[in-house]
Amino acid sequence: MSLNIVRYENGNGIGLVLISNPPVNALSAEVVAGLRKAVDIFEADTSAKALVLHCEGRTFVAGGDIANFETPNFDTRPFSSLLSRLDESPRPVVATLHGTVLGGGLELAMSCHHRLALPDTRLGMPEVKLGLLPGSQGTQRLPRLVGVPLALDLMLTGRFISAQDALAAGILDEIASDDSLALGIAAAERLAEANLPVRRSSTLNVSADAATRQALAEATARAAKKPNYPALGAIVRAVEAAVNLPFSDGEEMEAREFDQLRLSSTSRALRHLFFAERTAARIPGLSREGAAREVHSVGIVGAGTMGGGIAMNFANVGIPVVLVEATDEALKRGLSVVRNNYEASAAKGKLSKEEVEKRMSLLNGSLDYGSLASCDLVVEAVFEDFYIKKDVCARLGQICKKGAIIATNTSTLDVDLLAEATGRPADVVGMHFFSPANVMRLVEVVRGARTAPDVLTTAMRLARRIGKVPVVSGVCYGFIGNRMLDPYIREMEFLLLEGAEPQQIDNAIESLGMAMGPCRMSDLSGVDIGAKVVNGRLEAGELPPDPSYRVVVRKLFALGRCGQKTKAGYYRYDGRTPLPDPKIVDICADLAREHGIARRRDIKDQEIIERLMYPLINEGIQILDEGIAYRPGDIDVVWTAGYGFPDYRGGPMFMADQIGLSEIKNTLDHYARMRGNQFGYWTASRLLESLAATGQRISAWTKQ
Ligand code: 3H9
Repeated sequence: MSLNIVRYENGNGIGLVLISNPPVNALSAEVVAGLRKAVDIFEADTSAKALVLHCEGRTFVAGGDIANFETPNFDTRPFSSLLSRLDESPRPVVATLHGTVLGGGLELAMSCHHRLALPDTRLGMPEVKLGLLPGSQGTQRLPRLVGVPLALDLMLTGRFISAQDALAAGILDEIASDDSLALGIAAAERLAEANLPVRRSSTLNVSADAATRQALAEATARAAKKPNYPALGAIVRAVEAAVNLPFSDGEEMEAREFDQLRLSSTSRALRHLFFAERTAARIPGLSREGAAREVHSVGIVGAGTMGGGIAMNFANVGIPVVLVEATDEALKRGLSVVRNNYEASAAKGKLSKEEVEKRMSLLNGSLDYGSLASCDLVVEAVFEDFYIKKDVCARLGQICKKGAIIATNTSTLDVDLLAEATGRPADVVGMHFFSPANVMRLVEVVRGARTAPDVLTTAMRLARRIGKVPVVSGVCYGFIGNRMLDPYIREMEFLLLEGAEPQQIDNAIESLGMAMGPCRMSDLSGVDIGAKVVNGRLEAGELPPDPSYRVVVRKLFALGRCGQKTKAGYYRYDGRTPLPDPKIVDICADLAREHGIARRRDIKDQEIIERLMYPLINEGIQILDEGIAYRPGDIDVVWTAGYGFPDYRGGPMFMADQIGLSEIKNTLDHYARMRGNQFGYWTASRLLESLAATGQRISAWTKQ
């Protein structure tokens, strides 16, 4: 065949289709065209008794090529009609599976008459994570093979299942011990020999029993609660069609739903994030295969909430950890919090008891810095205070073995100064985990001025190894995320001073899809933490010369209102439930009087959204211009993976393009006029100004 990525061979009377499209054999237009040619040849090749479909490389087809979905006239129908030809073949068609059989890959496999897989194969329908539904007959075939409840579960969650579970469920016919291709050919010969009618998934009956009706009703109700994820409802409708309509009608309906979803803003945003997360792992100027250092053991200084959470990440993947604390009491407390976390997971059935013990056995406490001497990587996770961290870094510089990496978990401090304190700045990198560190996906990997390339590469790979999404940031106050948070919180406080109440601000921001409004978030993370950062910056002369800047957080801290932990902050608390607190109104009214800020009654939700989000976006664009973030997509990953920004909006940079950069610029100008701009709060960044003037998009911007 002319197309190399799909080859057809006839070996001893068995047709063989080999797909080779690294890295994951995604169904690009070329693969689909190649498959069509291969099936043409097989159909004409009367000497072939059966057909085997096999993929070279690390996996069977992992799905449709996601990049292709941007093509304006993309259509799933040509691929679907190819699947129908395989399904309708009178001669047996066998799929041999390995790796990750996902989306269009599983649809391809399900159109075959017999499926066998290597034992470590994983299968799934992850389209929903891209805001899509399976678009090539998957919604029609899967319920026929496994029944509606499991089909809905797999398609609505996008979770993967093991080959063993797929066998039990009826997706697979056999598990191959090894050499799936040889066993696939043997199966094809066996089936051809038997000369029985082939088993077509399209002709199986879907059970319409009580369990089916209940699963559909529950899924419909759940989908209705999430209108920002239209794929959920579409999946349920397509599965209902599988139950009620002939295969071809269900297929047509599925194709129509796919077309609509593909063009939806949610799917565009989720597809953008899919690629942004993977692109973020690339470091300009460094090769992807570049040298890295070996990390077989990790030390952590500080067994508080952060240190303990960070330690869990490493233990989860089998890396032994030494946790160092100053006192026996703090160490015991830290380790028992970790144990409680693991046991809570075990109670929910997410972890076995043995696994809890195995992970705990990888965590060793110590009161002696000397026990860090043999670690390949040491993360300092002590209190966010420059002098404390500097002191710890200096000690680590002395104690850590030659070649060991020293990582600081600072969230705001100058990584270059901490690196200098170690006396070996090339070994130092920032690894900023987000709380709770065992849960949150983001790690900002902070590249210091003197961080060695192999240290940066190691930190990025290690973060991926522990299941995190790493993003590189340059050194500046707050790195990417917390720096952008600064104007957002600033405006939250000004709005409080002008007369908005915490619940109005939070509701407005949550209506945008943010997981948590800024007042609730500040109460959760600790008003004291926020106030100390502001006070530290004040001492360092880093604040704008504005006497009213961040006065609310400082006042609340002075009053001992530290947030949820003291049962009072921006709200008062009944357990963990925030309740409006009239005292906050009085505190803000007094502060407004003190600072000559007029109170208003006309603050609308739209103003809240614009005043919090547009300066945040402006700061993000400024960060790009300064080279602190490499790409707009990196910023989107930071906000969606670390700050509860709604993934269906694609992140602040993606959202900025939806709003329009000139609209953002004009709105900043409007607030500059309305609020005054003595401190430059509303000044559009140079880059925003120029992109807005020329009608360009920030998502398409790259640094020259
Ligand atoms: C679909 O199938 C719709 C159908 O129903 C209808 C249409 C036919 N397309 O994640 P990794 C790239 S929707 C294009 O770093 P891992 C990825 O960008 C699709 N590219 O590796 C990366 O490129 P680069 C349903 C893809 O080992 C490289 O492969 N399928 C695709 O950690 C390695 O990826 C999915 O949603 C793709 N489909 O994980 C599966 N998949 O190196 C999505 C991967 O240049 N993919 N790439 O940055 C995954 O879940 C993971 O990539 C996978 C491997 C588990 C496969």
